[in-house]
Amino acid sequence: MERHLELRLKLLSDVAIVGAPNSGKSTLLTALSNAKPKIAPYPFTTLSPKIGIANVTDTGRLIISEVPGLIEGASKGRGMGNMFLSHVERSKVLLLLIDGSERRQIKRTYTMLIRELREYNEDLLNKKRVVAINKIDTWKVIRKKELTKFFKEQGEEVFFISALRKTGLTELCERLYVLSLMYKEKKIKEKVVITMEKEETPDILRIVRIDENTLRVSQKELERRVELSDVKRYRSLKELRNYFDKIDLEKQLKQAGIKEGDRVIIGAKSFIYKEDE
Ligand SMILES: Nc1nc2c(ncn2[C@@H]2O[C@H](COP(=O)(O)OP(=O)(O)OP(=O)(O)O)[C@@H](O)[C@H]2O)c(=O)[nH]1
Ligand SMILES: [Mg+2]
Repeated sequence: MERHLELRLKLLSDVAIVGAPNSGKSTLLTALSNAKPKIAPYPFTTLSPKIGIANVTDTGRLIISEVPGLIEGASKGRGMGNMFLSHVERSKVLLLLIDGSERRQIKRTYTMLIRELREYNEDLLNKKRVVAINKIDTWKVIRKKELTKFFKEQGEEVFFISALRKTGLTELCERLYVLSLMYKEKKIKEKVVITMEKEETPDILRIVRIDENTLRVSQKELERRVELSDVKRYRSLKELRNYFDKIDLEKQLKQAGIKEGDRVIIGAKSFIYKEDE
């Protein structure tokens, strides 16, 4: 029996740009990647997550996402609320972007961002992260010393940038890249351990393109889970999605060249691929 359903896979990125509205997240994403989000001098311009790919070295790429502006109370559902924080959960590295044009607000904004992340999910603070103070082109005098000291005391790595003028971006990007690689290494190690303990024969995931709009994914465990899932039940679907994330299915499908609207066949079921907006 073949079933058809729509499945929204969550955004998986190397770096999530997290910051208050109007801090320059879209400007930075545009400067670093091929993305073209709307940029405007007022808050809440970006209402859904945006994603872009940055080339860091000849072969190294960084998937960067902008999540809508974080405001006080976001963890309790204010503004874009939890919707976007769940995207942050799926990124490897966090970039806390702070508008530096109002110098006196910097520390306050930093404290707010940390609090909101913590209140939403404490684990978010275990992710690797850096702080970037943006819009330093608005400073009459470049004074970094006091802020550097403050952030060092908080255990933060801090960068001073202008997304608009593209100052300080190479250094920032390279650091983000290194941090994202560290994440990958850790994950691979965990995977190897699991394989040795649990499996004798490797259950390799294969993706085959059947025609222009169809891909077939095969892997025993994945097929078993899809077969057992009841896609009409929210919990069952959620469990399935978590498993997709666990095996990095979306990333692998992307590497296989999946496009919006393509059909993905797993076992006897099929899904239409939709990217999160
Ligand atoms: N002077 C200066 N202005 C900047 C810089 N980066 C961004 N801006 C300006 O700040 C305003 C907001 O920029 P966006 O990139 O839209 O900010 P955002 O954080 O994406 O905003 P939301 O999506 O609404 O949360 C725009 O007017 C940008 O031109 C910078 O480095 N220097
Ligand atoms: Mg924006």
